[in-house]
Amino acid sequence: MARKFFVGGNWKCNGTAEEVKKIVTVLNEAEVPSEDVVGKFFLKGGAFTGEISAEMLLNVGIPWVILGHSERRSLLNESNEFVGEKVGYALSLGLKVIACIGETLQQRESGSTMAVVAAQTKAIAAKVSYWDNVVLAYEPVWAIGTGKVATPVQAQEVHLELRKWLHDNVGAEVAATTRIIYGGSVTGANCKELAGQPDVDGFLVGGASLKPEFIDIIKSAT
Ligand code: G2H
Repeated sequence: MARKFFVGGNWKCNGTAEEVKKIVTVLNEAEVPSEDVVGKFFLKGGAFTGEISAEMLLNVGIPWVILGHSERRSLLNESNEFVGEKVGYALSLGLKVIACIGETLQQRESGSTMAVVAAQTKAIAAKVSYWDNVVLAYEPVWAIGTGKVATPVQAQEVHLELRKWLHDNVGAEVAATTRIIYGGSVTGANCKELAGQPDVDGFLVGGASLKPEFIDIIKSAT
């Protein structure tokens, strides 16, 4: 079964009412197929000031959640195991998950990229029994919000290795059907070449998802 191209917009903590109105108008006019908003959450609800629970997302009809983003891993010290817990919990409630993994520049330069993303994926995979509701997002930390996008060759290399990891550790069917998307400084200008890589099944887009060029990215499937 062919993997359906997947593009997620990650607005992070950005957007005034005016800006959101503008981009939503652009998206509506382009008539691109869409499936609701993506949220983030802490875990089960409780006394966690400022956080959003998985139950709250479900309650307002948000089907997709981004988990394991490097900003939360670094700013809030979310460990591989904690990210895995959240993935499992979200799936158990029926949420669909974009699970993020990725290495820092230091890890890349020391040659440990695959070891790092494999360990992150292992902690996630340990909590997944049904992969249809999971999209894996490879986001090298050095490319996030820096304008320093991974080259198509760099992205393809890691995506292929991740698919092999899924094949060897989860199964052939899951490896063949799970979408592995790329995130990190994706723009209207660089998306086409990245999308042409055989194991790049879409994008998670930050800064550019707040601009009209997001439409070009959504339409970049080859
Ligand atoms: C990486 C990405 C969105 P940006 O975090 O997930 O952000 O496209 O701004 O690098």
